[in-house]
Amino acid sequence: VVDVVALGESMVTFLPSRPGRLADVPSFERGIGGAESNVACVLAAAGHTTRWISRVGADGFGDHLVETIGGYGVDVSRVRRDPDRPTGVYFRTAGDRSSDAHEVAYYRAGSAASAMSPDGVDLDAARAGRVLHLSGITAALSAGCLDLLRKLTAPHPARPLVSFDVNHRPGLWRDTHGPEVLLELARRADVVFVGEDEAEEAWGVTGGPSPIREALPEPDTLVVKQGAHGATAFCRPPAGGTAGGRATTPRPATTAPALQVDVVATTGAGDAFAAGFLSATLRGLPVRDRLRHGHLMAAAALTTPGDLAPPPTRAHADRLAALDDT
Ligand code: KDG
Repeated sequence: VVDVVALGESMVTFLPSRPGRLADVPSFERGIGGAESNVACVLAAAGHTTRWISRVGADGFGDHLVETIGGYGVDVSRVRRDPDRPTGVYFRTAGDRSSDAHEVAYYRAGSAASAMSPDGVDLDAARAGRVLHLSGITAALSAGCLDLLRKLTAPHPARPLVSFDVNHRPGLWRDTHGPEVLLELARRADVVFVGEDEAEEAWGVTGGPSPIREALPEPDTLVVKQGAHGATAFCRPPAGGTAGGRATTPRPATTAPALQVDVVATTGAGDAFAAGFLSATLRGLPVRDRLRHGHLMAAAALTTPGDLAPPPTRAHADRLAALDDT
């Protein structure tokens, strides 16, 4: 059994050679992006067995994605090649995604991955891991992609632990249903990652982690990311053998401060955080350590310009996570 299966679109990313408006940047360096494959790559680098499920075009960019992601040790044997649709690409400018200085230009409408649907994807292969990691980005790509997420988050005898990163990308939604769809999918997942800023932007929930938990009580584990401040996890203990018995009492929250680093680019940090949290979850570590491993992996991504950074080795991460906050 694979530890983690991640399903979603990946793209070739073009990183600017210098700061400035997209209109002014003269050249770009090629990288790879894709929230779910980023999670798979970080988990693979951290010693887990992972699989990435997706579609790419039968083109050079598709080759590059499959080779690069496979090069991280991720199983790419279930990635389908589409002879008719291209691999998606995107460009970005330097700067923080949350500020006006940051521009993202996607060229992914009609991409190979946007043609995913419950009929075209091997659902057994998607359910074959201990964890299935999905994100809200896929829901925005097409009606077929949304159907696929609904299918994979629905009850099923072989359903693994479903991890869902909300990843609200307003620029990708072609209608106004994004926030409600993201809430619907998050409610059906077992582990949910959401940023405080996303919860406000998508659902208008303000006031910190507790109001977000009140708005989203269903997932057994809810992780609220609070940027440079840290992250808070709400975890419901296992039901103790009572099938389907979901406690309604709110559980105490666990908060862990983020590491203080000189941020180069925030892109990919959320994915790395999710990978660190899931890695520690798979290893049965306590909640506080899951958050700490999330922060450690995020710190590596925050201090490099691309989506992906070499994460600390598992032994090194364990030593760092065990250090005191002081
Ligand atoms: O989390 C990083 C991703 O946002 C980036 O790799 C591109 O997947 C991407 C997207 O759809 O925005």
